[in-house]
Amino acid sequence: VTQYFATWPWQHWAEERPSAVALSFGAQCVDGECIGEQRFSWAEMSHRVDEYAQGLIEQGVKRDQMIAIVAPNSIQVIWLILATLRIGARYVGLNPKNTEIELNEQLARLKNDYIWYPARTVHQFTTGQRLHLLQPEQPRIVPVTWQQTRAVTLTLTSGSTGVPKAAVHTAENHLASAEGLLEVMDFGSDDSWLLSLPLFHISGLAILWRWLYRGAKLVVTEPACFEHSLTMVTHASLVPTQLQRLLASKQDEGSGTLALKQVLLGGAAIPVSLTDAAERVGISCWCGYGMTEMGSTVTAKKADASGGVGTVLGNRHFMIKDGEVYVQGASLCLGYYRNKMIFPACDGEWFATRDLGEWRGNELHILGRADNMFISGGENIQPEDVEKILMTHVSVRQTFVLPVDDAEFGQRPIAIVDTDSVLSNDVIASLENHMTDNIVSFKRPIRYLALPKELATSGIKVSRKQLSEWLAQQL
Ligand code: 4YB
Repeated sequence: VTQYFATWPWQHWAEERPSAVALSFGAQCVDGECIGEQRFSWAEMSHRVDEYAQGLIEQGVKRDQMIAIVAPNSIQVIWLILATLRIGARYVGLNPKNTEIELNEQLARLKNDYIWYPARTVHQFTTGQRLHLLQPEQPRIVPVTWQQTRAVTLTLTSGSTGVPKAAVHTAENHLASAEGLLEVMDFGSDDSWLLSLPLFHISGLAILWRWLYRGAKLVVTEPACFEHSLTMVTHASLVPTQLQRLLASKQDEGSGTLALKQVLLGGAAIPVSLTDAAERVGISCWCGYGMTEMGSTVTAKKADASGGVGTVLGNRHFMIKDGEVYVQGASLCLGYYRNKMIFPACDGEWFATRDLGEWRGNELHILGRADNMFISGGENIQPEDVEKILMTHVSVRQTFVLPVDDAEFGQRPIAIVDTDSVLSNDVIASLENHMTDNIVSFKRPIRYLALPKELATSGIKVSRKQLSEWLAQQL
């Protein structure tokens, strides 16, 4: 077992490189100019974390207690997470875009002791005592020592059933994840990673742990400044639709190159056409495949002409059994948290991802999720198969194929599409032609609907469950 740090990672870096910049935040774009950037060195960071940690203790927070945070990314959330770790408590992040009812259901299941949310929040929360970010006047030493095997975070992951599970990770799990990825992707201590994904999702948390692992720079900016901030960093993590949008807006502007060295993609199928287009404007892409339980990325590769997701990273193992992907390793979570207990995430040694995979040409290919498959007129349809073909149509940005009940076939495929322009009859005709040319008839969608805006932007991933509920209302 690797002992990653002898003390809190930020204290380690504060001793090793006290004046190196650890954190940049607050930059805003005003008339195309970037103003208001503030910076903290590792020494300043370490001092601040201790202060906020004492602030939490003074509000009554104890070791092993759970602090829920319902907020978009911000510098405050970073302070709170680090201060939470510092006092031996646990962090769980919730998506602030969820409804008040959903959030209160999630909190009731988590039984969080404390809760923090930004002052402007309109929701009323029913579980956990409200916390504030306080810097006490008389800082004292917080009496907790660094132990990498302690459970530090809970990360909600929805899966297919809808009720989110809370995966519990130790610091060691997160650092093992960071270590394995950074063996292949180079991220030096002078590099900077944009906090480009939410801290309530594993993809955002993984950025935080890579930063702590390397002692590099983390860049936190306002969502409004997102595109500009990409020019200020060397690294970013993006879901494919974010990169797609970024490229589209670059096209509109005509020019402008990014300082970005490397982008790590993941979370959903990554079209080769997308990474090709990004490479053409000088963005170097990495394709990753991972999941919450494994502390994010499991396999990765430098983008190339094939649609695979590369080979397994250090500290992880994988196998394919009966067409499904199984994973394990030092980054695997302790289990799921429920009723103040931790239940194992796997039956045996291996975690069943429910992803269908194939080893082809020395790399893993993800074919879709086992739960998404449906049967139409006796034939199996894997929606991701159909989506992949639809995605090769020039005007499709994103698409989801779902089953609808049908008296004759049992179920038939319908496509929900996000297109560059309005989904006119002409566009639909063009999509139909494209499918006629490229896929067997029983897999062709019998209808095309436009992806509703509110579902496209509610989280980092569009939920198929929410989409099918929406679809049921449309028919
Ligand atoms: C995929 C997939 C793929 C996941 N092809 N299906 O740091 C990172 O690894 C990162 C960087 C950028 C964007 C996202 C990430 C992530 O962490 C993603 C992790 C994630 O999505 N976790 S999840 O629990 O919300 O969903 C996991 C599921 O997502 C997997 O079981 C797959 O079904 C799917 N998925 N990467 C196709 N490359």
